[in-house]
Amino acid sequence: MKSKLCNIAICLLISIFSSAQKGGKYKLWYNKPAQQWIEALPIGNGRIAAMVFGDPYKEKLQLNEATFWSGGPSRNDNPNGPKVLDSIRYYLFNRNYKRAQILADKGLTAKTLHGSAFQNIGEFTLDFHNLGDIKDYYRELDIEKALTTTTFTSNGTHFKREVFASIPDNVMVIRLSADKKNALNFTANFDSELKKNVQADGVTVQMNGLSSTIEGLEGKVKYNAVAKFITKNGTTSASGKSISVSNADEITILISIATNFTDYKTLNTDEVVKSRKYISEAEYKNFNTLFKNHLKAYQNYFKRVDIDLGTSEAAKNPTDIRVKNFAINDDPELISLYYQFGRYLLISSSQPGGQPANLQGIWNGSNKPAWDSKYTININTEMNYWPAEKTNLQEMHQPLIQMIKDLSESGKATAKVMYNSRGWVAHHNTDIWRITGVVDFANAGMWPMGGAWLSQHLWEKYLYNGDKNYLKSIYPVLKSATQFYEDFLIEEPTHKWLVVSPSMSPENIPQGHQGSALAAGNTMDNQLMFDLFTKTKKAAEIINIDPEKIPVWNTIISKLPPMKIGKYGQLQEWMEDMDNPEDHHRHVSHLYGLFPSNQISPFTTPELTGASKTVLVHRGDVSTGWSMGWKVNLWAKLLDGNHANKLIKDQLTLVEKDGWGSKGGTYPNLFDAHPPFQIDGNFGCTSGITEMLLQTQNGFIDILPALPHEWKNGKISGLKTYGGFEVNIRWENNKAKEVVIKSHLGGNCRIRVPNEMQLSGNTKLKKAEGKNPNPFFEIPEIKEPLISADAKLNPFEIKTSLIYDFQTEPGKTYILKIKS
Ligand code: FUC
Repeated sequence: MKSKLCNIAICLLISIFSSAQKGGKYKLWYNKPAQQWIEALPIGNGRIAAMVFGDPYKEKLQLNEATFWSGGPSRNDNPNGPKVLDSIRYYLFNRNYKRAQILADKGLTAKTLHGSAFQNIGEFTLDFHNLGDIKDYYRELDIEKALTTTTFTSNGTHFKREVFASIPDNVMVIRLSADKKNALNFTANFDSELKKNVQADGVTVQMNGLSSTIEGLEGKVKYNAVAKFITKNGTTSASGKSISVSNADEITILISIATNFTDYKTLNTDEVVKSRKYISEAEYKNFNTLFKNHLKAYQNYFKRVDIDLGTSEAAKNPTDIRVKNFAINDDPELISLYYQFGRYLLISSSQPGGQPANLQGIWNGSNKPAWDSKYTININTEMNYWPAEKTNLQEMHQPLIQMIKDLSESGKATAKVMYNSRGWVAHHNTDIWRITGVVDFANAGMWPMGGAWLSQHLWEKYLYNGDKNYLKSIYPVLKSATQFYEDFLIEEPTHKWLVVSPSMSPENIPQGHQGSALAAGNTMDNQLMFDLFTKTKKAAEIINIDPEKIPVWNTIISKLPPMKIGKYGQLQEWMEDMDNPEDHHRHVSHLYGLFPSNQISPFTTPELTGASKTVLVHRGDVSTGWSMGWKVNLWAKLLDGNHANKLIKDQLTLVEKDGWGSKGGTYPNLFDAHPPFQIDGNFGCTSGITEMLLQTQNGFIDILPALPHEWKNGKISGLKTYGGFEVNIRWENNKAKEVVIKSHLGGNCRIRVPNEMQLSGNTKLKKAEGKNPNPFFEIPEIKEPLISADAKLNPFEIKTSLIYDFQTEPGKTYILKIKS
């Protein structure tokens, strides 16, 4: 085997020189098989997924199913909460942070269950025992088709393997073909590290198994994986637990996987019936029909957005080499590929009716993955969904919206049991069982704000779709979230502000804080409270409900702490001025107010914007993958495209080895390296690139707000904004040439352009004045910041702003062109 692979390497060296036509704008491609998991190529239909290795001799598909998790329906509330809560608060207000932390660990942190793990179904392998030396090896993932292809020549025969995961037909499809008859000979097998039972008959091989028991929580998820072989000529036969294929011309293999998961409380689906059903529905369709169905469903999402940042000479190289050389090569096409790869991953890991993308999306080769590959809701899960609405993948947001609805049920008992409060609460983690207690240890888990952050997604979706029925459907969840904080907020002794306590600024420990992260009235918590109460209030007003709540919420909002600017001119992370300018912590939680929220904006709060910039400068750029992804968005919000582009370069730094390590970056298969692999950085960066080209949060549609000098010419189409606008932008020599706006909901279109533009047709642009009458663009009125007496202020300045209004009608398209 080893010598054959070495031969591949030699042949491939030759093929590099003739590889100019390989690849393409939306292709990841390589001239060698994947040796490690982070070189394999991901496919998925939101429920089932595989990593395809492309080894000619032993093809491997590592398999996942989104509901295959350890354990079973469970809760993890610590019932001692009400006994310790008052003391913890007392200790915090009296600066005994360590005691507060110790007590929280005893009385609030979950006793045994810290979340179940997303597990790995196992592997499907194809053993091609009698292949000779390999020539002309090539493999790719075409993200425009959601298809992996591997090709090579052996003993004069050209072989091709194609694999895709079909959304409409619910199966994975493998086609093996060759340009000579009878050339396909192999043995196929399922395997898994977990308890399993494998059986083969003449045309199918199947594996049944059970998920793990972790932290004493019995593994109860059962799965059934089936592979059905449909051959052209040749024979198939069962040999032991494998299937042997001899002398076939072409083979289609359908893989179906299902579990007994019904919903987070129920495991009563018949996994065998379900997985067989998908096979029996698909097996009468030939490959071409299956592929056509797949393409239609996939491209309906993918093709809504297109991006062009220019072509690259470097694109003639395999993708891993391009990442390696990205800092020194001019390779704008890699940014376009990486951008769309984020959209590809969201379509492939998050489909309506399914589970939301977890820390690894839906791709996980381990049974004990990092952080259990669950949902960390103090940044990571939210970041996964930042690109959803703006990159026109609104349907992909649905699994998250459903998860929030689930959490609003499960989190009710947590609010009651742990804090004797109404409403619902979630802390910093959850899993498929929708646990809502405190996970890990107090210094990371004692953050009762997960529900408050997730709730922002409910409102945000409405700003894009303007659908009042949708708003009615999510309003009870928002209201119940506010109920929790109505009970949980507490007056702090000094200023009598209403604060969240105990809590923390995720997962940072302030200097001089006795090694305890626990604190009250943290900036991010205050910002989240402001957003939750103001948006719930707005929602109630729009759907005309609960008028008696409005004054209650207004009072709460008025008693929240203002944002503060500390002695270094920084936005304070905590209620007290404890920030350390040398702190390079990966979390920049207090900048939530700048992005994804819009409480801080260069256009309305110059001092807070300048203070946020100081924070970003102190924190530095290079960090974990997701932290860099967040910073791309933040620098874009600071209208600094060059710095955002620098962060993209930091993020596109090749990390060649799988596993834990110190520096974030990008793996050969373009997966984000936390490290280890964590998908949020991919999604965060896709969101950030969008924010560089189009913003929607400052009270208007902002065209090319943070265009880097290096992105001289380009175009992007199909982006969505608040108020239901769809936008295409084309720029040349760093100037906006043409902007096409389709209005879906009508209303005033307020737009900021980087250079003078005019509307085609009779409608005229009017200089914008006053408040934008379009309600979806309302900007929040926040309290004046408190500024430390010795603060070095650095207010943010905007050079020029060309902001215009024009009226739109639903369904109509408007074209703006550069003024000549
Ligand atoms: C948070 C982050 C870590 C990691 C984990 C999954 O705890 O602080 O960096 O991303 O989630």
